Amino acid sequence: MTSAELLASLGVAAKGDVAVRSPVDGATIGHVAYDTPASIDAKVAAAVQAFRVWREVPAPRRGELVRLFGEELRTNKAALGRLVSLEAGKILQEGLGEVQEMIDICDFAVGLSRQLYGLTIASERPGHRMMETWQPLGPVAIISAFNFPVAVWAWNACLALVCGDSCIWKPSEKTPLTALATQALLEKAIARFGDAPDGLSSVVLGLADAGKALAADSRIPLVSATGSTRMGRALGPVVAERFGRSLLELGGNNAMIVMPSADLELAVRAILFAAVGTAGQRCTTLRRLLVHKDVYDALVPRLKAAYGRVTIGSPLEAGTLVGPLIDKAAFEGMEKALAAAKSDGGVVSGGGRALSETYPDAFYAKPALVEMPGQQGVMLHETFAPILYVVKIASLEEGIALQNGVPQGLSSCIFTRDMQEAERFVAAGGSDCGIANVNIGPSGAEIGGAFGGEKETGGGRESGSDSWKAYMRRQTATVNYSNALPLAQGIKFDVV
Ligand code: UN1
Repeated sequence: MTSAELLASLGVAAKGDVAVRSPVDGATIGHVAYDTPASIDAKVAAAVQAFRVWREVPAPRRGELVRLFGEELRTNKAALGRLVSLEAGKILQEGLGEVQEMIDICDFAVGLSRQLYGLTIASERPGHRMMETWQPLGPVAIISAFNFPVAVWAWNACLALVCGDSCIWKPSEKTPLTALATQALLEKAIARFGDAPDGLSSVVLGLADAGKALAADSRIPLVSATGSTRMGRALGPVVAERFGRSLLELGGNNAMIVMPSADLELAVRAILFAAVGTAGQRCTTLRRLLVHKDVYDALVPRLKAAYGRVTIGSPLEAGTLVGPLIDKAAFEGMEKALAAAKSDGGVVSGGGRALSETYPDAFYAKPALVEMPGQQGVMLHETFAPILYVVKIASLEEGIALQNGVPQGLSSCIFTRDMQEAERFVAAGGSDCGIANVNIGPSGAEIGGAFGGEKETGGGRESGSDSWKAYMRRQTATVNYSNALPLAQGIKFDVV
């Protein structure tokens, strides 16, 4: 199937003057048109109108729209998964997994549409009832990154839709086609649903200025943005300036601690998936391996051997484990980080460009493992590429201190069979991250938990648990059903 046929099968008319290139081979796979300030303004205005209608629709019926969307995703999983693979460069298995993640969040959101529970609160006044209710919030802007071009939008949009909000989606300029395909599937569901308002969900295409326009727009009470810490630093203050709310999911610098009792076989498999999977381009990618000195020599050579067997190639071919980096800049960033690691005393194995003769216009990289004399320099930063820094540790305390000793706080894990070590890792004095796993790598989270992290990761939580509350307005309501007017705190205030 050609890319044009694939896009057509997903209902995308790829028209416009901006070429979209696949990281697989650099070929043009479609065209899009960017929005203008005027068209962005019109989409926001339509989202405001749609919100006024949608907020009145009973939540379980709003859930019905998301249920229908989930059906469209199930029917089109193979095609959309392939487009994700083609446009973002992740291997087909992961492209399909990403669509599955969307289906899962649809199911979660449908159930949630009957469970947007509030509270009944005991009032201190006689004849009064107090309650806490969750009301729809307004149009939500969703700014998504290239590496999870559709799933992270779905985490936000499926919850926002059942919460009674309208959505405006600004995808990464690197992955506009998957966004258009997803929007087309949602529109199919909307048509089947029957009476959803126009403008309930729209896509805004463009560069950073389009995202900034949404961030600055006071008609949008919530801006949910996924991307680099740099992007969050630029957007966050713009939203805060107008007292909007932002939900930020930014850079990660995720670590694994390997203790002497660990099952090293499991650890090697987990490290491999987490460090080289998605070519190191997940925000949850494993970037720092903190290995206890007693198992260092047993683990690291095994890991190097496994790295040597990793298959690099077209993500569309079965058997490939590592696809391309998203673009030339990503490859250059990797080279720069490896050079910096060397000058910090790191010993690099792997790295460098692969398959440049087969794919001169694409950027495949050999995953790199860097043995560092200590945690320092370039290791403290997130480089969105398959680089794993390895540091020897002498104790769990040292491991936890290093694990927490970076500016980011997204995901973390420990491999151990010692119960006390495992418990200490997930206790108050353990990992300071939003995600802490035991005998599981840091990436590949399920949708049922709240997803996000602390410190420079931005503090937002998306997806499962009670993340839905971010998409609603909390209202405290007190109803007086008596014939008196008692004031709170027993205050007397009467004219005589
Ligand atoms: C991201 O990279 O922005 O936990 C999200 C994971 C995926 C989501 C990653 N479920 O790796």
